[in-house]
Amino acid sequence: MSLTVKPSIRQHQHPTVRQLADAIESIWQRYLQLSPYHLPDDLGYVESRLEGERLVIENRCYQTPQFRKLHLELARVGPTLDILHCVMFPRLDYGLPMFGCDLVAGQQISAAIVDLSPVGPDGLPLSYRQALSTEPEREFSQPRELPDWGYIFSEFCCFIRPANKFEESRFLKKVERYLSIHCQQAVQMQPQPQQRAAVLAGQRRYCQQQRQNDKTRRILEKAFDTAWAERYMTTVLFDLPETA
Ligand code: BLA
Repeated sequence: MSLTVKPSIRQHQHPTVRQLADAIESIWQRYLQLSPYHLPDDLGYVESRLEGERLVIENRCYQTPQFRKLHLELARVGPTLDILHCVMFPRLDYGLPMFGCDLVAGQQISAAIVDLSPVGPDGLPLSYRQALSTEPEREFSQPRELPDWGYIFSEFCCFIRPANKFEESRFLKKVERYLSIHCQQAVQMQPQPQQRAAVLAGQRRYCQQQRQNDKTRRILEKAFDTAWAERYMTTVLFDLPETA
């Protein structure tokens, strides 16, 4: 499938948000066989008001033979807060880690996080650990501490506040490496139907923890309401397959 260029809030967002969104889609396109994924009730484009300010959410979703859902979300809160959110949900036949990435940019980027998070009790597969073991150490001067619910992330999780443009572009490169490793591992993998129950349990745990992110929830609750935020978090941001 070729990705058509639709009009998008992307053009108006923080340059690093825009570059990261472009990079993610270009790597998906390079490695994976994309087809469309339809969101419930057309939650593709959502607009509301947050304390008098506009909240705009724009979703891009795809599926592939290995992934039930590739989700890239761009959001703008008011005139100056830009958010990129990305999660890749493997199909249950594939015991692959969860790729997740979040970028929160006001005047400056306050939070940049990327991880390949394990779904099994034994941590990341050896092939991932080997591929990630060449990652440079101490690349960023301002690491951030994970919240309590963040124990789902791997030892390769990168959570920082980029100190300057150099660190922003270094973070972008890091996301590109994590994503390329993930796509290459995924397309080489054979399906393992006997693992489905275990994979589902792992993905459920990941989603349950992510849904506890109060900072995300608060933005959605202020712009809409509690019920809408809950529905959005459980059906769009961190959903599980119906054939559970
Ligand atoms: C933090 N996420 C945040 C913050 C905001 C959002 C405002 C606080 C920024 C800061 O502390 O500097 C908001 N993120 C959003 C919104 C959406 C979003 C509104 O995705 C979507 C509509 N979050 C994820 C994913 C990961 C993630 C996939 O969606 C990780 C793979 C992590 N975001 C994450 C973490 C924090 C965060 C760990 C810090 C939370 C904290 O410090 O308590």
